[in-house]
Formats: sequence, structure tokens, C-alpha cells
Amino acid sequence: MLPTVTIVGAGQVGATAAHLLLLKGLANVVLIDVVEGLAAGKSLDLLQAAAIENLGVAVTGSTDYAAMAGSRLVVITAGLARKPGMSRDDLLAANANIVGPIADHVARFAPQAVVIVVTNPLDVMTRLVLQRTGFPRERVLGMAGTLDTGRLRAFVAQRLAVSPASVQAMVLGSHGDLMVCVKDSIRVDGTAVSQRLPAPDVDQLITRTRDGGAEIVSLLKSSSAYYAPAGGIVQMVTAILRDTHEIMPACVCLEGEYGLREVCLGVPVELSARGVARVVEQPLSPQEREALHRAAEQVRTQLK
Ligand code: A3D
Repeated sequence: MLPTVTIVGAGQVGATAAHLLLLKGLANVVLIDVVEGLAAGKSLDLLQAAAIENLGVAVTGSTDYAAMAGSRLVVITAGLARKPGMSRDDLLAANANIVGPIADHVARFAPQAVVIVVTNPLDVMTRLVLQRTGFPRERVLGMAGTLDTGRLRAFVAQRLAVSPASVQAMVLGSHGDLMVCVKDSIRVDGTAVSQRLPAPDVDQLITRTRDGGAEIVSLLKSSSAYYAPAGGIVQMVTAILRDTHEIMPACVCLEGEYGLREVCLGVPVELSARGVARVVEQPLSPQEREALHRAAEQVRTQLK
């Protein structure tokens, strides 16, 4: 029997992630949204899309948080998204008021679930969910690093006209201006990117990655990105449901790793059936380490 994944927030990111999960035949999906009829309507549409693909998956939609009972994973995509001119931090107060109560519902109805937080500002919301659920840190993760890494890999692959499958990278830190792109981690067919591109070109691709969300917001105007964010969610969900032990970046509460404590930040983690099997300490240059600590300071300030 397929496991159940609940997605709270049936908007652009949530519904797209549901679609991808179903098409991959990974899970049955429960969609929950406060807007009457939205989750129910989208789940019917998704059920029919799955039938066209001959997939016998279950999809239901509800306004009732109790519908998440028995879920293996809960993904939180509820909340406001950015509009042009807004930073992710502008969403802080409004989204904390949405995500806090949702975390209480998760603790009540899905006490054994692994939670993936997506709502922005991501690092602060992940910490909020960790505190409000009281779950161990292994079971509360934030999704941003898989998205940011995907963006960087896309730009490098496009620039060099190679397959993204040939490009490895690791983007850490905070989801925003203080993201930390580990330059030594960028490799093309196993070779350091510095051997394929001049340093200013690499820096330009890193800057475009950092501003990747804003670039899309300025084009779409009425919403932020959702296809690649949904892909980032499904990459993490796949590793957890299939117990792959893959290493990928995720936002997790640090307990001494990288010299940081009691702050949620993007770092490489090994993902398994129980969530985070291990935080991986990747070698960083002094500048990258300092940038990670600066990101931690900013997240702490926002938390206050
Ligand atoms: P949107 O399409 O507006 O969907 C949000 C949905 O949440 C709407 O359908 C709302 O009705 C619903 N909602 C609001 N309050 C509640 C509630 N209390 N319970 C259940 N549902 C509720 O936005 P979106 O899908 O584009 O983005 C959702 C969130 O994800 C935003 O905060 C974005 O900033 C964030 N986001 C994060 C990333 C990261 O990489 C971290 C990427 C893309 C979007």
C-alpha cells in the first residue's frame, strides 16, 4: 500500500508538488486548504489526471486538518507568497500566524509524521514548526537547498551546454540573500567548474541563483516560482519514502555542527525513512563559514 503524503496549502506550490508526487506513483495525497472547495476541487482534478496516466492513486481534499491523520509525511506550503518588490522577510508575521497553528494540528493529527516546511521565510518557519510540534529535529526539515541547488545546476548546464545531470553543486545557508554557494562543490563531469569557466562567470551564475526567486517574481508579477520548488519538495520526499540515504541540502536545526546551535539553516543532510539520518559537515572555506554564520545571525534576529 502506498504511503500518504499530506500537503497543507493547495496553492501553486502545494498543488504542483501533489501532481508530481502522483505522476511518479510515490504516494497517495491529501490536500488541505482553508479556502472552501479549493483542495476538494484540485484533488478531483488530480485524481482524474492520475487516471489518464493509469495510476491507481488516492487523492482527497479537505478544509479539515484531521484529514492528515495517518500521514507518513506532511508538507507545509500554506501562506502568502511574494509579490514584486517584496522580500521573503516581508512575509514573516503573516506567515508565522498561519504556520504556527498548522504545526499544532500536525502535532495533534500526525504525531509520527516527518514534516517538510516550504513557507517563507523558510529558515524561521522551520524553527517555528520545530518548536510548536515538539518533534525531534530529525523529523522537521525545510525545503530550499534542493531548489537553490537545482537553479544553480540549471544555469551552469545552460552556460556550458551540458546536461544538468553532469553538474553537481551544493547551496547552503539561508534561503535568500545570505545563501552560501560552496564553490568547490560545483563540478562538471567530476571536474571543478573553475577549469571550465572563468571565475567572474561562475560568480555571475551564483548571483543569478541567489536572485533566482526574485527574477521569476518580477516576470510573473502575481505569484512566485512553483514548478522548481515542487521539484525540490519531491526530491526530498522521494529520498525519505524510499529510504535512499542520499545527501542533499535541507534546512535543519543545528546542534553544534558548523559551530552553530539552535538555529535552522540549510546544510547537507543524509535523508532516510526517519527524516534526517545525519547532518553532513562539508569542508568550507573561511569566507563560506563566515557567510554561514552571518546567515545564522540574520535568522536569529528574525526569530526574535
Ligand atoms: P499560493 O499559491 O498563494 O498558495 C498558498 C495557499 O495556502 C493558498 O491556497 C491559501 O489558501 C493556503 N492557506 C493559507 N492559509 C492557510 C491555512 N491556515 N491552512 C491551509 N491553507 C492555507 O502560494 P504558493 O503556493 O506560491 O507559495 C506558498 C508558500 O511557499 C509561500 O510562503 C511562498 O513564499 C513559499 N515558497 C517557498 C519556496 C522555498 O524554496 C522555500 C519556494 C516557493 C514558494
